[in-house]
Amino acid sequence: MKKKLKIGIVLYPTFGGSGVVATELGKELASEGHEIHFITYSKPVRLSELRENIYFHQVSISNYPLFDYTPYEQVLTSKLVDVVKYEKLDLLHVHYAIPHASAAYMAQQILKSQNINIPFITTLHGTDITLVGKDPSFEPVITFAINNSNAVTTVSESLKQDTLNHFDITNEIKVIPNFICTKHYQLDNNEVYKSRYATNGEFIITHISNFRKVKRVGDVVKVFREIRKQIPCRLLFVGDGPERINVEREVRSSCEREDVLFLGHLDSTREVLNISDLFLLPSETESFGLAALEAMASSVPVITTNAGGLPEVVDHNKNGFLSEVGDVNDMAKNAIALLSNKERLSTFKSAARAKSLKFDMHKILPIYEQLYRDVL
Ligand code: GMT
Repeated sequence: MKKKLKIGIVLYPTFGGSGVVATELGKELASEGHEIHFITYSKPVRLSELRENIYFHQVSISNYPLFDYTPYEQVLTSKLVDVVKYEKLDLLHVHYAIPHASAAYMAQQILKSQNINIPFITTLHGTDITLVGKDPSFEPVITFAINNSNAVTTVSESLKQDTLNHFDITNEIKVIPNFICTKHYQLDNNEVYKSRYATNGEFIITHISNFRKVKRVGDVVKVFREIRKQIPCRLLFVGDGPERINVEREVRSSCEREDVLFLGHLDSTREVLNISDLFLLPSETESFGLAALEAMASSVPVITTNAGGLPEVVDHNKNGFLSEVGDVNDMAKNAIALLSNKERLSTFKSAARAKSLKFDMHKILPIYEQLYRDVL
């Protein structure tokens, strides 16, 4: 039997995709018998209850009057040193480069001076490369941390290419796509729940995101308005973030009140996806599009853009449609064509579910486990 590992997972605890992937990975590794130590500033949202083999170490940030900005990276580094030493971890796996990769490097060096060797793996998720990371105020640190990681992974081929294009990379990059538990998203035809939102049997169209500019949530409203002119449908918004206030304003001035609902943050998106007919994700860039994959696993076709890693998840004209970023007319045209042909919609729904199985966690987990053993 292979030795079970003690793994420190460093992540953002919020609703962002990297935190979700890191938490689900840790939970699954724990159920395989590995000992998982989550290290971050608050309890990860997807870690609803503590389970066997799972530990959570909070990075507590104290406010000292001198600091306008508390140096989180240093507090995290100290926490990593502490947890690695006292929990006798075998390796660290950090999700999202900023500031986790450089903190892990620093911790590694401190521990080395005490004769403790700890390898660390960096998983790049998206905006740590495509938006924030390539900014000159971060770039040298990110390049250094990537090149000095014991292994580097990206969640899509597209993100690997972006990393190679924007940074001077000397390290090897391995692509390990995102994953989900497809069983969790299997349809259970909850008609009662559906009728709560589709009071007259309307189609349900959904958008889930953290409402940042990169998601182009305004395009969701534009596309929905066009569809609504021809097809009875309702729009459900799930999530929250900086753009929500503008989108709400737009909705109030241009849509019927009962047509668009804002549900806010939900711990689980399963129920909403379960009653959805179409998913809209008009993002400017998306390294992978975990939300799209969750929709597809729930048999929901996706109307999205051909940006970043989305074409690796959604197959145009098969389980969804890819349009140019900002081409809301094309997105609306594709959505209307699909919703107005029941047979075609049903074929797309089955194709979406079938494609999602390629990213089932049971296929991806062994790849991570092998990588851990390789770096050790
Ligand atoms: O950048 C974000 O939107 C958040 C980010 C994260 O790290 O939380 O999401 C990125 O990582 C997800 C998980 O790997 C991917 O599914 C998202 O596509 C990616 N977001 C972007 O690239 C914009």
